[in-house]
Amino acid sequence: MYTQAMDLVPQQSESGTKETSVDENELQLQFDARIDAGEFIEAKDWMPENFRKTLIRQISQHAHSEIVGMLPEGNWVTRAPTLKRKAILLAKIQDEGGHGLYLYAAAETLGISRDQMLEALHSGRAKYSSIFNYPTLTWADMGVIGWLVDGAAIMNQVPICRCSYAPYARAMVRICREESFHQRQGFDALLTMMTKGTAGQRAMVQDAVNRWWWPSLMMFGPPDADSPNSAQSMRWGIKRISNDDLRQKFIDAAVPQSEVLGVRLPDPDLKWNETRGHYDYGPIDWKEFWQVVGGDGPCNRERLAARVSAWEDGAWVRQAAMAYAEKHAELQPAS
Ligand code: BYC
Repeated sequence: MYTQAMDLVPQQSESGTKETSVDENELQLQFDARIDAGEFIEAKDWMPENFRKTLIRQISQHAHSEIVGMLPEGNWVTRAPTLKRKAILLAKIQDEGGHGLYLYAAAETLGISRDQMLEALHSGRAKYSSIFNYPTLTWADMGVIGWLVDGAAIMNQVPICRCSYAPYARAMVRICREESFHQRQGFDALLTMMTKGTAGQRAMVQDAVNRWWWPSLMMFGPPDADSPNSAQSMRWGIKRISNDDLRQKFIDAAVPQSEVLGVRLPDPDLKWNETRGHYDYGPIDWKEFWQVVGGDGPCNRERLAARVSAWEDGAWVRQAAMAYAEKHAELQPAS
């Protein structure tokens, strides 16, 4: 598991045991007080090692999700139905590459290199969002990814704009602005097919909704009771809203949108609960979720192989950039 692989070296005494100095206790108290006061922590501020490790884990996983998330959509660039849809899809995929870059840069402020993060991804130790291990079988999948997957991502990511680690929070503000366009373009593509399309196109949309609905709900992570990281991350202000609460907010927003589109969400238990003020929903297949997270989903191997070969094929570009940088430095007049 990359959470262990990315452990930073603990400070150890000569006897080999980890020591906590009086100063460190004081720093910890000051840190806790700042968190309690809702202050942001900057890269150069003192922070507990576990806070740093948790952020590296979450931000690098998030960055990997963005760049792996480009792959299922890349599958449809050459087959987009119109020039307009193709231009939108290309721009969206490019945005996702940019989101990956902001996030890798935010993680680097915590003392890990991009090479280390990518090595963890390529060796299969790092996680990325389960959702990108499902195949994109038809053009309607592009619309549904925008509507549901980006919709779920926004629901999860807006609270991260208030995350206690400032470089992550700042990156998320920009990302969320772009994600909202991603969601709208997906909804627009689906609405076009549902209102102006043929019966075959409407059936294609319904089929895509059937396949993506449950995996989209899994994006929010395991139920709160089975989420080992939630309590501490909420305490630190890294997570502001729990996995289950975000999932519920997403379902409550998606149901009326599905009615506008005229699609059926594939859950017979989905119904408004007047007492709770929320939609009730049926059981999620957590066995499937853990299987996909564990590397055994429909496309895990394909996705990882694509990232590894992109890395290997790009070696000459990295070498050329390094050679150029060295030559450029040599040519600078000595100061
Ligand atoms: N997939 O204790 P928990 C996008 C792991 S990209 C895989 O609840 P935490 C887009 C979790 O890491 C959207 N693994 O964890 C891009 C943990 O394992 P480790 C990506 C998952 O961190 C392109 C274990 O399960 N968004 O929008 O408190 C095109 C226990 O979970 C998943 C982000 O990354 C999952 N779905 O909460 C289109 C958002 N869920 O690490 C769209 C930032 C859980 O201990 N991340 N796991 O070995 C987060 O908000 C949180 O990390 C999570 C999980 C809510 C995902």
